[in-house]
Amino acid sequence: MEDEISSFFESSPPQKNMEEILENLNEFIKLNSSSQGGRRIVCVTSGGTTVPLEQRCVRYIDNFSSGNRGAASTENFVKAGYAVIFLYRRGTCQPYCRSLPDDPFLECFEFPDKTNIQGSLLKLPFSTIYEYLQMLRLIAEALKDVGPCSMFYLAAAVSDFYVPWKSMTEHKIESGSGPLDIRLAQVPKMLSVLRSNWAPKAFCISFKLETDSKILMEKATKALRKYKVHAVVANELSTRKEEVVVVSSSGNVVVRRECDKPESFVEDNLIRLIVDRHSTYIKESHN
Ligand code: PAZ
Repeated sequence: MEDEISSFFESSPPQKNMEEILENLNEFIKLNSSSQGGRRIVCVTSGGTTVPLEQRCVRYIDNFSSGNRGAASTENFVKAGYAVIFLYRRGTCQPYCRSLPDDPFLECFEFPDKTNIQGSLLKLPFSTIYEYLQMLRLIAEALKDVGPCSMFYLAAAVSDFYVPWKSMTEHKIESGSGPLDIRLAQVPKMLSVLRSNWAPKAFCISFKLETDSKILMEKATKALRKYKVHAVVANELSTRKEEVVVVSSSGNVVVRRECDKPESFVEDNLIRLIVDRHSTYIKESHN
């Protein structure tokens, strides 16, 4: 597995603006981990990754996610006093303007700081699976020293299959010669390496989405054991805005949106529960 992971990164196209991203990231972490006697920092991932089919990409495979969960969760984490690194898919829902489209015009109303650091929120965009995983690794390694006060809340919908960069055609795939056969390789499972190497002391929450409710709980329980995360949030596509189940070693908890309150979101109760669990984890880590 380690070999597969190394070769994934070695063969990935280099991330653009890597130095600038790292500089912003380190500045944000330094600022927040030294303020208020060490603020908690969470990395929220949001939106779906794309899998390009051509190096000069015209066509790609996409993973469904509107980014609503990630954006709503970010707002709740900030409210709870966390600093948030929001790793999001370009064009998906943004915190504090979830009902608005992602329009460059709206950027005019944001704090005009080119570093995109806004006190307790750092936004980092991605599109492809390559960008997402390179940025996730960068963030995890940068957060290593924050230890138990750091958290990963992995709500992004990440591709399971991809076309390795080296076997990808450079130019647009030609049409007109019949059906297209594409062989997709499996994306190495980065969750295990995040837990064991990149940020072993961080509190880690992963998500499991299924469309078949009959297999959802079994899959979530399996993921909890396999990746040794602290909890898996299980959700079904059609009901994801109404309820989720938090699966952990202490049992399963159903979290619902408060139906009698029109302005309530499932993330309000979910983040309250996750923050509580994180507090217990920090206390136990200090004993
Ligand atoms: O982004 P959204 O609000 O439309 O949906 C959220 C979600 C279903 C993508 C998320 O809750 C989730 O389950 N993410 C992990 C998906 C997966 O199993 O890969």
